[in-house]
Amino acid sequence: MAQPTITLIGGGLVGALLAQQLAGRGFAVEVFEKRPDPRLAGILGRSSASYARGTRPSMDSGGRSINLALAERGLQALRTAGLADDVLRHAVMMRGRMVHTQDGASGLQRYGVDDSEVIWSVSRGALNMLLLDAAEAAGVRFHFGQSLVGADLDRQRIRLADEAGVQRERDAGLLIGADGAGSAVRAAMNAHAPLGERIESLGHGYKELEIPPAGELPPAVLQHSGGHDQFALEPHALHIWPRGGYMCIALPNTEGSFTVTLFLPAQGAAPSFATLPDATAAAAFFREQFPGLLPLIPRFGEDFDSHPVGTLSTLYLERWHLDGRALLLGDAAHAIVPFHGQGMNCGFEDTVVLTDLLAEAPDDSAGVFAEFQRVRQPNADAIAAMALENYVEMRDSVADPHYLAKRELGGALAARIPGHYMTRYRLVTFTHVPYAYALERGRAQDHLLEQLLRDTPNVADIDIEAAARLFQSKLEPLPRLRHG
Ligand code: FAD
Ligand code: E1W
Repeated sequence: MAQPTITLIGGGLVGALLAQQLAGRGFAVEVFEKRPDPRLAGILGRSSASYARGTRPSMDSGGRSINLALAERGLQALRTAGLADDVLRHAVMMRGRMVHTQDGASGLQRYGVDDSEVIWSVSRGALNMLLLDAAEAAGVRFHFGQSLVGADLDRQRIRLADEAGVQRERDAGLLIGADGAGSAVRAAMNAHAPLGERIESLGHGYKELEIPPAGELPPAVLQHSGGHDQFALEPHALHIWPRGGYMCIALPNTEGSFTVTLFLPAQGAAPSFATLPDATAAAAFFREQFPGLLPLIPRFGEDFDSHPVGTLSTLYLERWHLDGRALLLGDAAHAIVPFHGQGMNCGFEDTVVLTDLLAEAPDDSAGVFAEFQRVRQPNADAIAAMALENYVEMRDSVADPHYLAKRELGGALAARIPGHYMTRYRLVTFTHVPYAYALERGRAQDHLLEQLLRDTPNVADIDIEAAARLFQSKLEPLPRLRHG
C-alpha cells in the first residue's frame, strides 16, 4: 500500500529532525512553518551566505544568541539521523557546572566521571538551519511563512494563513503537530474533542542577556573572571549563579560569547520581575546579587529592556492523538520547564520512536499513534517531574551541607559499585534508559543514601564497603548502559 502523505506543522528543532527521518524512510513529507526561512531571512537582511560562513551563526531573529544544552539522548537521535558529527562541529563542550557563589568564589563540579560524560552547548538557530538543510536534502518540502490557523479534522483538512493573513485550505493526510508549547494543532484537536489539557505555570519567568566575546570587554573586568582566549568565563562549563529563590545561568557560544539567562519569580515580593520594571532597577538588583556577573554584560540595559520575559510552564495532556488522523510530539505534547536541559533532548528521542513505529506499520497510523503515546507519555511525565525538582536543587541546595554529603557519598559509591549506583542526573543526561526508569531508580537510591546518612551524618564515618553491600542487596544491577 502507498505510504500516506504526512503534513507536519512546525519546522522547529523537533519538526525538522522528524521530517528528515521520515523522508529517509520514504514518506512524502510537507512541513508548514509559521516563521520565514531562517536560512534566507537573517538578521538585518543578512544573506544566507554569511550563515554558511559562520559569522555569528547563533543569532535569533531579534539578533540574540540563544543556545541549548545537547545531551546523550539528543545526540543519539542525531546519530540515528546521521547528523551528530555535523552538529558537534558547531558545539562547545561543557564538562560540568561552574557554581558562582555570592562571595565571588567559583568551582567546577564535573557532570560525569570523565570527558566521555559531557554535554554540548549548541546554537538554537544554527542547529535549526542545519536540520532544515538535512531535511530538504532528504526530500522534505518546506512551506515557510505558513501558519496553521484551524483544521476540520472530520474532513482531514487544514487552514493556513500566509504572512499577509491570506488564508487557504488544503488536505492534511496524516497531521502531525510539532508546533511547540503554544501548538495550534493541539488547539484544533482540543476543539474537536478535548485532550484533557492541563497547563501548570511555574510562576517564574526568564530573561536572556549576553556576555560578549572577551575582545569586546575592558581588560579590567576580565582579570579574575576565569576565562581564556576569546571567552570571558571558563568556556567548557555551564555557569550557575544560584541565589536561593532565583538564579542566573550562562552557556558558551562558539564565537566566544555566552548567553546568560536570569530565572526569577514573575510576581510577588522583591525580587521578582514585577519589582524590576526597568533596566535601572534590574541593574541595581544585579549589582547587589550578581556583582561579578554584571560587568561582563556591557549591554545590560539594552538587553533587559528589549528582551521579553519568557514564561515557563509544564503541559500535561491525557491524549496526544486523534485516532489515526492527528498526533502531537515535542513541546506541543509535553512542554516542560528547562531546568534539566532536556526538552529538546526528549523531543529528539520522540522523533526516533515515532519514525521507527511509522516505518514498521505505515498503514496503521491509529495503532502507531496509540503505541507512541503508550511508550512516550510515562517518560515525558517523568522528565517533567525531574525538571521541576532540578530547579529547586539548582537554586537552593548546591551549597546545602546535607546535599553535599549526599553527593560525596554518591561519588564514593559510583566509584566502588558502578554497576549498582549512578546518580539520577547521569542516568538522565548520559544514558538512554527510559526517563521513567531514571526517576524510579533515583528514588530508590536516594532512599538508601538518606538511610545511611541518617545513621551516620558524617560521610567520613561511613563504612563504604558496608554501604556498597547495602546497595547491592537492595537494588537490581543497573541495565547495560550504552555510553556515547
Ligand atoms: P519549538 O522549538 O517551539 O518549535 C516549534 C516550531 O513551530 C517553531 O518553529 C514555530 O515557529 C512553529 N510554529 C508554532 N506555531 C505554528 C503554527 N501555528 N503554524 C506553523 N508553525 C508553527 N531543551 C534542551 O534539551 N536543552 C536545553 O538546554 C534547553 N534550554 C531551554 C531554555 C529555555 C529558557 C527554554 C524556554 C527551553 C529550553 N529547552 C531546552 C527546551 C527546548 O527549547 C524545547 O524543548 C524545544 O525547542 C522543543 O522543540 P519543538 O520543535 O517541539 O518546539
Ligand atoms: C543541564 C536551561 C538549563 C539547561 C541545562 C541545565 C540547567 C540547570 C538549565 C541541568 C543542570 C544542561 N542543566 N546543570 N547543572 N546541574 N543541573 O545539565 O542543560 Cl537552567
